[in-house]
Amino acid sequence: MLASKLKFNRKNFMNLFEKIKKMPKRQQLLIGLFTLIIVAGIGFFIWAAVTGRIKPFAAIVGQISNTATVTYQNSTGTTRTATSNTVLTDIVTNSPNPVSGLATTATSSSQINLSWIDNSTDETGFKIERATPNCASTFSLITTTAANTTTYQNTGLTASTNYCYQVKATNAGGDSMASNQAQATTQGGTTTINLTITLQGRTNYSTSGTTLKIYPVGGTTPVFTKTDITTDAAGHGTFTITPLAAGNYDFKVKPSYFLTQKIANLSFVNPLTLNYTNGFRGGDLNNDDMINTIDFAQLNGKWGQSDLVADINQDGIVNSIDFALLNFNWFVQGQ
Ligand SMILES: [Ca+2]
Ligand SMILES: [Ca+2]
Ligand SMILES: [Ca+2]
Repeated sequence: MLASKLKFNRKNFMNLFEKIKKMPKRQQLLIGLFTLIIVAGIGFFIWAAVTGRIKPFAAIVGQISNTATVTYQNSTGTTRTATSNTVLTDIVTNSPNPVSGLATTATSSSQINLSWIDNSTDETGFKIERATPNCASTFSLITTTAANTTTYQNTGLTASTNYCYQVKATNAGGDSMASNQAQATTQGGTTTINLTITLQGRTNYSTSGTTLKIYPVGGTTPVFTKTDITTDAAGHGTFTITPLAAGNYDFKVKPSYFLTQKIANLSFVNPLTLNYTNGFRGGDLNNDDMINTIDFAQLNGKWGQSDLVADINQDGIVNSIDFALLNFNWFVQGQ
């Protein structure tokens, strides 16, 4: 009522001032307090706007319109929610296709080799996850390979232990679904070798000091040598060795005073069976893997005697039967 009559020139202001002066002290105090609050409030808004503590209404509306909340599923089927432009970037980077065909091979007592099919062109690498002692155990990440890798050699494993693997392709968009699971058991700490031999001219195949050498296929330098093998009367010998890496090898056996025989290109498995049943040729009395005049001279020197070396057929005497065997193998070399 008071404000509707006001016109702010000097005269009206003075009249208003006189009216206030005539009011009771209590009303004057209330008007003064009210005026102070109005002035302080105006001052505060001016200060807040100047210092940026409040923004124009239009700017607030614009900020809200830039924020979106989107619920989506990534390629692994996980439901995710994006609430800002930064998170929305995640939607347009898809995680890679999953790998397939994961296969495992235990190549020794401490190594398992993995291979898989790379089905993606946008992966940054592959995550190798492992669980032990079986696929129901908890999988843990053991390494992340480079992109386009399709094999991995897991070394340093424990002998005779089962390990289960799965592989995920990965990039900035996340991980693919896991591959099939593949497991393998590392080889035992020893490989059992069952050896069987027969000896030309004999019915008793017991030997001592028989040698086994294992070569890479076609190789000339053995990767394993054992010189103290014994065989029984039936030609059987069983022993254990430290496992070699899985693969194929040439296996050469030489009984003392007989020529070497080879089983070529045989897979190294546990247990390993080596059957040399095509009688070893006798008469190599000096063990140089060749039958020639040196051996003949040695046999001739023992003629008519009982000699374990020159008595090729082990009938108790060195005679024409032994010479016939040596002569049959004349100039033959070991394999
Ligand atoms: Ca690839
Ligand atoms: Ca010889
Ligand atoms: Ca004899």
